[in-house]
Amino acid sequence: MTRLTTSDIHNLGSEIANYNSDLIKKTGSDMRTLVCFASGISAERFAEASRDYAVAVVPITSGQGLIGSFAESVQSIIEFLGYTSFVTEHTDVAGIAEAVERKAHLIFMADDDRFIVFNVGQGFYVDNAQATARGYVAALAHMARGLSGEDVLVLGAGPVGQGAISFLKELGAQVKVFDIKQEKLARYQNDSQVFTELSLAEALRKYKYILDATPATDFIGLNDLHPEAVVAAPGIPLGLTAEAFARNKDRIVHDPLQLGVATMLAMAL
Ligand code: 2YC
Repeated sequence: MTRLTTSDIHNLGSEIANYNSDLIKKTGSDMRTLVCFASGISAERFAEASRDYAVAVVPITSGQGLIGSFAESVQSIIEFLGYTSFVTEHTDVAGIAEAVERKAHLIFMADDDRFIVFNVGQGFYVDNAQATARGYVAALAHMARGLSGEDVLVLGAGPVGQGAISFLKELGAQVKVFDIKQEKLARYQNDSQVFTELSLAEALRKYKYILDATPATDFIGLNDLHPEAVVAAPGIPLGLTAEAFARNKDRIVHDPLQLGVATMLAMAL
């Protein structure tokens, strides 16, 4: 899993309204609509919960330590969605204790290996990888005006790619998957709804709908893509080259944190 840097998220909070407008332009729906679709909850339920849920974000100093403005960025996404939230004064265990003392219903926290939101009252958690996968499939489905019966190429069969494949199957898509490590595709051998692609170049030219769930960068050039490519790219950094991105930017959804965190919130209610 790629570790964010402060520069990836430095002005996320001040730009969140623009990010949402950009999402509406590309997908026809705002963040709230996409995450309700991704999590399967109704807009009413999402709005109702915002009135009584308090959300804490606990900075975690383990491993490589804090990422500057990470906790604040997570909080700004949650606030934008209409939920009361706070970053705890304390970090780590003291921060978790503070969150519970301040009656938080949901606690967001990330170390170097896992990024989760814990639902205190119901005793379950949601993982960022699964939420990001569903949020990005929701964005792709809205850009495509529906994916049932459509071919979708998933790049990368890691946690996000696997989560995307299972949601794409739920939506009735014909999933094609490529991974540089072919052994990671073994799990799909007997799955009739998932076809493993062995040639990346051929697959990129062939399929219009792409979900890039790889941490690889600059491996999709301008001439590699289907002319009408529509790309949902949760992978950090972006797999498309700068010129491929520039050419297709109105049909590419890519962000370092927003859609994944927003979907985590909806799935944790
Ligand atoms: O500031 C803090 O609390 C740090 N412990 C946060 C570390 C997050 C590490 N994880 C990541 O950078 C990526 C994100 C893209 C989301 C999932 N992993």
